[in-house]
Amino acid sequence: MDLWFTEKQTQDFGITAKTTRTLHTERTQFQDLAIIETVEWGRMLVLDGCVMTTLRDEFVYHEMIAHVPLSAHPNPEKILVVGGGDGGVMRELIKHHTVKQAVLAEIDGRVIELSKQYLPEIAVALNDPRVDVRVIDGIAHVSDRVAEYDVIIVDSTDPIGPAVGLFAKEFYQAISRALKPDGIFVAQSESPFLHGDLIRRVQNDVAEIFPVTKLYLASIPTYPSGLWSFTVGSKVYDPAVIADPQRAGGLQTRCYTPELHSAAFSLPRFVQELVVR
Ligand code: AG3
Repeated sequence: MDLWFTEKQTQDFGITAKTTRTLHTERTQFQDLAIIETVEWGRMLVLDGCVMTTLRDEFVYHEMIAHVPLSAHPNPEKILVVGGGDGGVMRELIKHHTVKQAVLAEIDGRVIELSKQYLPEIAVALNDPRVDVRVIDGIAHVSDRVAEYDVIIVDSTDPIGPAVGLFAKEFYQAISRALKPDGIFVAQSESPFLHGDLIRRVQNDVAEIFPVTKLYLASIPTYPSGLWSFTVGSKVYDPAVIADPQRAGGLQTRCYTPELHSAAFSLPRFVQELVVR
């Protein structure tokens, strides 16, 4: 018997994957969570029916959301990840020898526990001594902090349900306060094909708060449309420029390279139009 999982990515379009096994499903305090085995992409984490990550293509997303801001910063020591309970962003950012402490603020403890159990390749870093895992509301944590972090990474779900507040201008303001005077922030910001209005709005909001605002892209086959965007706000450094070429060049990666770092900021014309202010 063939069993298929489908994410309806829009009202009229979806992605479908043949599955061999459902490893876990539950309704957590915050969302529906499933971990399934797919033939093409390997194990897949699904939240509220949306593909969060798969073993086969997760490296692109996690490397690109972590290494671009970390490599643009000359000395990233203290990092905050909001969301990201699967641990993939943490695994990447502790590859930077400058990092002394990385705090994970994940609201849903079940994402952390089940990722450790079923996705150990992604969750490996969650037991690293430099990583401080907290099951807390990232918005409250950020609002409490002043000039504390060098880099803040927002690894959220789509802007519906528990993640709505992570795309709000007030949150970007709080992030700016929580960053040191030369801090950098990056957030996943959905697909230029499908969420152009959101990208435009987020770019405008971030640009009203941060002196440098940019967008970069990566190709992530299991996300809606396969083309994904990241929005960066920076107080001082140009996020497209690598601050320490030796550190960036020495990273053990499968996707990120110093050449790709700058290339990721070269946008197709239809995407450039979304960031024109
Ligand atoms: N966070 C971004 C997932 C967004 C995908 N959206 C969708 N499939 N509709 C992923 C978390 C990985 N650490």
